[in-house]
Amino acid sequence: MQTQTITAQSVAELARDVRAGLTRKGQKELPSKYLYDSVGSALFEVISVLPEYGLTRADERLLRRHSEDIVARLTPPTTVAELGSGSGKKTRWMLEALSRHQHISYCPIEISRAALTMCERELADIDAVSIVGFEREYLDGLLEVAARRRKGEQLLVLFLGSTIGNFEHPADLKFLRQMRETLQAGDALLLGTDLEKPAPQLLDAYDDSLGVTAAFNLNLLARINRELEADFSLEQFEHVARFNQDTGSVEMHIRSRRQQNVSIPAAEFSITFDAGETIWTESSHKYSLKEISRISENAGFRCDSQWIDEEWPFAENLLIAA
Ligand code: AVI
Repeated sequence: MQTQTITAQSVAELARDVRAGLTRKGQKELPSKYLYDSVGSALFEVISVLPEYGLTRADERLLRRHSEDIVARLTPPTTVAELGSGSGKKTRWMLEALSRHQHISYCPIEISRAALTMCERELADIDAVSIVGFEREYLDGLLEVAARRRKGEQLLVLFLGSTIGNFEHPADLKFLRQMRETLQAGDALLLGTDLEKPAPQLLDAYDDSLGVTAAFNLNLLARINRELEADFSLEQFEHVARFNQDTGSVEMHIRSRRQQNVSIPAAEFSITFDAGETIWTESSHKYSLKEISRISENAGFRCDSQWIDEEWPFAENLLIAA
């Protein structure tokens, strides 16, 4: 096993995005990618084992049960790129199944260095796998991996855990299209998608009784305090989870408990919050099977196969670039 990490992501970029999101007219917002610093990544690991949050277990169950079937539908030799590898635990099933047939180059692409380190550590013991980590935005990383692959190799992109659902509609379709543009016909995308389920079950999953998801959300303000010297007073804000019927998505917001002013010196601005005003921090879309086929085809993929978890409705979709 070899590991190597290629890095980027700057405080200047965070400052620019925080300023743009908090000073925009109407609904204040912050990009959900900033939830994942080292504290946020660790909290997300805890979320993934909470009883209320079945998504990660469903994803893992499907990969554990079906990785051999998935691998049987690929055309070796294969290079594997993973967008947002997280801890790498779920990926193990796919890499072990692939490495029974061939030596594998595995390229995790992560904006969180902490997650990249966790994933490299988790997968270091698989023999026939070379790991080259990319600390990059997804599409930038994917472009680099695609440019490095050898002639005749199929690229398998793993986009697991329903992270696609965190792109605000219709940005998920746009993202799939951009991904398709970096791939060649015959390349594969294994896409994990959380499926529709009753609103009360979803609200419990995104507002758990231990308050871990609340801490995960509020850590975004703590991160801005740490990295941009801001003075958010965390006890003056609260976590809110809502189900938006129109979009079929769970939204996370941070609500100001009172009217207050916050200054963010490293981003050179200060901002007033009204009592009850929210910052929208994440959307998590829940798909129907029809919708998955539709957006895949619209993005230039053919839906080859789907594996579905019955316990926590979730689909693993094998898409082939048309
Ligand atoms: C990473 N992503 C798929 C998670 C989700 O369910 O949308 C992030 C998350 N947010 C709150 N809990 C989990």
